[in-house]
Amino acid sequence: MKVQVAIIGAGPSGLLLGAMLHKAGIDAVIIEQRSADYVLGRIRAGVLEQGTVEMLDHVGVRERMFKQGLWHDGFEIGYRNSHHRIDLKTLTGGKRVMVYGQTEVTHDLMDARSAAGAKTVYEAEDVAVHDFDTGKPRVTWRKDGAEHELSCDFIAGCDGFHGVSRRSVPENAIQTYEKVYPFGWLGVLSDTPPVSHELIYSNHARGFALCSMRSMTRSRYYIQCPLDDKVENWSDDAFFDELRRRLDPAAAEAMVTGPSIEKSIAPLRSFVAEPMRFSSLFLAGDAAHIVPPTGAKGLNLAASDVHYLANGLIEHYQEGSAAGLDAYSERCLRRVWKAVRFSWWFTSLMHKFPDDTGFGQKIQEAEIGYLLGSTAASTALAENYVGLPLEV
Ligand code: RFL
Ligand code: PHB
Repeated sequence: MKVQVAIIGAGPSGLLLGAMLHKAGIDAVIIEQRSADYVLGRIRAGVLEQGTVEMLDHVGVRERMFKQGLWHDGFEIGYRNSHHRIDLKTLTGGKRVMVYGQTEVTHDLMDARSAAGAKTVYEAEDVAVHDFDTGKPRVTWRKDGAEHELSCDFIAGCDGFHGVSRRSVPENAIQTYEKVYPFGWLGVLSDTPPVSHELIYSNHARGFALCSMRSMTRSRYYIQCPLDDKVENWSDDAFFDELRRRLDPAAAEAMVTGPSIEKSIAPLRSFVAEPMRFSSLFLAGDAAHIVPPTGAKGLNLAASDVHYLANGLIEHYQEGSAAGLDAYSERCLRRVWKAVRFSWWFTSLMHKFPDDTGFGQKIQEAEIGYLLGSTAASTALAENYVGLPLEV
């Protein structure tokens, strides 16, 4: 079998790239190791930048998103028994973000893909990428006991942090940068109305907490937890008691609790692999970089990588120009490092660091005071949160 582009992974990066290429008439197949239901069962991102919303609109998955997505003009920073609003819209000259879950984005893209008759292979075992340095790359996998091989012009490695694409690159051709944070996030999803109509990011002496949502009847809450903590250690009551302790009294009072429908722990890390292109193999999204979720940047960075990659491939096939593909890695990495910096900064500002001797906490207090008292500092936060512009 021969195809123009083989896409490894049917997460948001792979599906969005598939949709962009399909719209441009470029032939692509997605090869995913899990089942569609498994991919849909992962509860992850909740906040879309306007640029991500525009890309989803562009590929035609607008209907449910515009009906069910919630535009947010601001968010709250909880600090010292009170909360302070960051007015995204005013501070950025009209920009805002949309709360629409990654599950829904994935669902919409999967539905559009099957309606268009575009091919996705699910439950592919032992996926491997070959010969991407030769100009005749191949992908192989096994399914239902049979071996399969796909020849292609390009491979897009959209297979997440643990995927096979990045691991297939020779060690001496890739450089990685990593920071692992000494805590994780314990997340709970519940069918309860959110505590506030905007997100609350809370800095508290007991640790960070985040109140988010999926709709006006479904809440998503997170609390900072030790790295070695286990979901089994947390009953729903224990979770909500701890969450309330980390919020200001008014928010704690307003909290409506209910049984969790999902509970999970995610470790926090920053990670970047450079470059993001190896001859015919391109890495995109979490396969190339990870940010801690504090800045809500992971899915949005995946979308901006896909924007550059899809445009590069379209230029290649439609205009015979290699310029976009040649610029891909550098263009992505400039934006990636800015989001890595922002996510690291916001994580450092909002969490309790277990080894802190007191100095770090004093710096946080000074910085939060500065942030909330200075329009210049709040503007810097707001413009990063809504998303830095895409380079043309
Ligand atoms: P994904 O979603 O990991 O998808 C990769 C896909 O590749 C498949 N795969 C393979 N397929 C074939 N062969 C192999 N060998 C394979 N290995 C893996 C996997 O099964 C999977 O289907 O990567 P992608 O597409 O790059 O998307 C990235 C986003 O999922 C990620 O950045 C976000 O979820 C991060 N994130 C957030 N991002 C935001 O923009 N806003 C947020 O509010 C936000 N909140 C979050 C988050 C991530 C979180 N966790 C769990 C780390 C909140 C949390 C708690
Ligand atoms: C979420 O709703 O899951 C969410 C929102 C904002 C973040 C991280 C996660 O910064």
